Amino acid sequence: MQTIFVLNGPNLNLLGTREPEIYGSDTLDDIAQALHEQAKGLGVEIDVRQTNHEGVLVDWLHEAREVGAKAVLLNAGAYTHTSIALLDAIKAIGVPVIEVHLSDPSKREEFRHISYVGMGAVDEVKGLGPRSYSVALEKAAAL
Ligand code: CA2
Repeated sequence: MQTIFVLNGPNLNLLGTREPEIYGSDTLDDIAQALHEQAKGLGVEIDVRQTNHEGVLVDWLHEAREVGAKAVLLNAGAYTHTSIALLDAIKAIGVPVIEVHLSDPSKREEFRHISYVGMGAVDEVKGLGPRSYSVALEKAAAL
């Protein structure tokens, strides 16, 4: 069975604890559980991870290539807007990356309008709350 990595960046471990008006009240575990159910129906395996460290995200993107992952869903959190290292990794791995966001960064502060991740991603899903992940998983399974 093909594996889809679901990689989450800084502060997303705090989901469900603060700012529910922006990010909703589901925890990352809630989202992961729903995605595991959805993945079964789609006939794919998912590997859901979270880290607060940029280099770990780079390592996990490399790992996606090494294990022949079908695709990566990437919510890089604030690194989306700052990290050329993530852009370089996305371009290097040859695995399609779909950018995911709970909120719609383009409707928020100006510093969130640039997305380095988006410059390398094949697609993006944003602004749908936790449903952004499920829509992105459906797209990834169909790649
Ligand atoms: O909307 C998204 O998914 C973001 O990637 C979330 C990031 C933000 O920096 C991006 O611009 C958009 C922030 C994640 C912070 O998550 C928290 C969750 C609960 C409480 C505090 C932060």
